[in-house]
Amino acid sequence: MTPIKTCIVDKSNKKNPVWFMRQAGRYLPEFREIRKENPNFIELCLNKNLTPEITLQPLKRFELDAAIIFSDILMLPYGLGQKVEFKKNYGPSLEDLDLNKLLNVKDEDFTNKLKPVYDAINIVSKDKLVDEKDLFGFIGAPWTIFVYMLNKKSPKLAKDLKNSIFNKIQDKDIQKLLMIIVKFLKIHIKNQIENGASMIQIFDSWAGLLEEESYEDYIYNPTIELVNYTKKLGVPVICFPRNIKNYKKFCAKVNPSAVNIDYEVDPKIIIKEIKIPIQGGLDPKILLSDKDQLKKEANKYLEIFKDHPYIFNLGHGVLPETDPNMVDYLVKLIKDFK
Ligand code: 1CP
Repeated sequence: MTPIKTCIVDKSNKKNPVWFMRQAGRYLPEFREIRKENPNFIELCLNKNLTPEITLQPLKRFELDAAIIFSDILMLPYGLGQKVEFKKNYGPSLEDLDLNKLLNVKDEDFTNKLKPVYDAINIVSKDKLVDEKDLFGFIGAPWTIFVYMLNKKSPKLAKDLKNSIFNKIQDKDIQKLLMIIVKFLKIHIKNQIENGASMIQIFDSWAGLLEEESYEDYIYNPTIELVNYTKKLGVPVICFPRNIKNYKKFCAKVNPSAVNIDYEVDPKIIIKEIKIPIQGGLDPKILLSDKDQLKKEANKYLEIFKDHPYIFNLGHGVLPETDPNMVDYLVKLIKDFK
């Protein structure tokens, strides 16, 4: 296993480490160039020459402390044999779920299907640009993957959760599906770590869809399993349970190495409630305003978290319409903050 080079969650290493969710992506003209030539998004994620290049693009521009492998959380259903397509102006589109087929997927077939992702992590982990920096592998949390596999499209397009998701699966099969998802997410985590990921981030982008009474079954229990599994492999794990109603309880139950907060969370309140390192928070829309506004908002987070282990990041991903010069300004501001 590759030794951990540095650890972004350990504040003693560096002051105000920074990286951004979706730092490699559509706001960068050099990414759009590649994307134009590669209309099939899944194929692009499986291109082990281009994914390292895309992963490193933001590190060439900005003084970031971590890279995140260019891939997608929906590579999991793809690896399990559920076809995934990304359609223009629509987003992901998945084929019908066949539980019997899923129950028969072999570990090695899954790993082989996703081998280009692991090869790409291996290539990036050896690149000089990530020397002394972390390399994030990532997964979608079991609940978020469950949502996409059943809803077959973005839940943004689903008005009624019960109808769009739970009516598509019999009660007796819910646990079976969650178990398969957790099993293969573990394999996906292990493969990423064995190929050089020094951190894992778990994106629960649709945690906010559930009522609190369902958290135990769909969020806490399956996520605890993955957090403990990752920690046992010796790698820190950051959770982002986006829009969850109670971050304090989530941290008490799940105990990740750090937690990413969304932009609805009041940093002044959360700092009193959570002892573990905190990441993120700044509304990505602020990057669409002007430098004065950006400075004011970024300084707010930096001031509040001055004496708390804090990794600068956003409250969701960088928006496609973001000007890269604003990202550059923000990184410099964070690095100059005293
Ligand atoms: O050019 C394009 O059209 C592709 C846009 C794009 C990109 C750049 C998608 C489609 N995925 C990605 C890469 C990606 N996705 C990364 C790469 C590394 C980086 O952060 O730079 C990561 C970590 C993700 C994670 C991801 N994919 C999440 C979790 C984070 C979040 O945004 O909440 C989710 C929900 C997805 C699913 C997904 N991928 C892409 C789309 C359009 C969607 C659906 C979003 C939705 O349901 O609305």
